Amino acid sequence: MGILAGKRALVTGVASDRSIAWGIAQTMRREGAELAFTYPNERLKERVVKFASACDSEIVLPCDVSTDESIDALFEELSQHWEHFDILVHSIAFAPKEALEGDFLENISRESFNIAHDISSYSLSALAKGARPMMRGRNGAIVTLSYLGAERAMPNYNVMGLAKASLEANMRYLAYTLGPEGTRVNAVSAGPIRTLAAAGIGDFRRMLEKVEQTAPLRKNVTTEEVGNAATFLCSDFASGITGEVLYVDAGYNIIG
Ligand code: 0WD
Repeated sequence: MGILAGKRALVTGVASDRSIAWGIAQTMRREGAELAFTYPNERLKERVVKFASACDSEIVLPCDVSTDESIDALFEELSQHWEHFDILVHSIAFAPKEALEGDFLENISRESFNIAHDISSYSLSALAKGARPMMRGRNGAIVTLSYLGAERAMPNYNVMGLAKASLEANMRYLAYTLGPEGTRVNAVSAGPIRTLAAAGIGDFRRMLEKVEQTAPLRKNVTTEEVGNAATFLCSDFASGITGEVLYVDAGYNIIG
């Protein structure tokens, strides 16, 4: 029996077979969770239906986190399938491409700041708010995905670094707020992984090379390794852990 046997997980952010959310979904399924998925637009629907089916799930619901109506509709529809659920996976981020390269000051704008923070950070609060009545009192867990650029100034990551700093603070306030109702909230800070979102970041190849050459484990991490850590954080083995950032980055964050 897997460590998530008997638990139900809502997984956002599966966009391709390289998505971190797909690595998480597969490990959660392997560990016995029952899954539901969201897709952000009609273009991705069929693809997500196939991923869901590979995890024995037929619950595939639309959710574009940029509107409250879409988030409300998600939980309304989900409640027709599940009365309660235990795990929320938040694996969503977006910023306009021009703000993710080159000179931070030249390329940031009020609009790119707002979009990055709305889609990449506020969406965590918004989804947690919608999930709250269905997750209350179940020793459940929320997990989100962050990156080292939240704490350190890194080339090209720019406005997304600000949004990830906000996301990590958001995660701590949610942990503080939802802890008394038995819901834990944590983040996995993943090393760079080549995904669709990563393709938007300037000189991403260089980030991968640097980690491979200098991280203590001398390698880049896989979505399965991130999935294993997220699965642990959402399992009862992590029942004493909330408000934490867990690094899954081959140790890169510890080096000077
Ligand atoms: O190196 C990396 N890939 C790292 C990613 C290192 C550390 C952290 N992360 C984070 C990302 O910032 C993000 O929070 O992991 C999370 C997942 O990103 P990913 O797996 O790297 O990227 P991807 O497969 O593109 O999934 C991100 C998804 C979107 O994909 P697309 O490619 O369609 O933008 O976020 C979702 C969407 O599925 N998304 C939305 N979902 C609902 N509403 C929205 C939206 N408005 N916008 C994006």
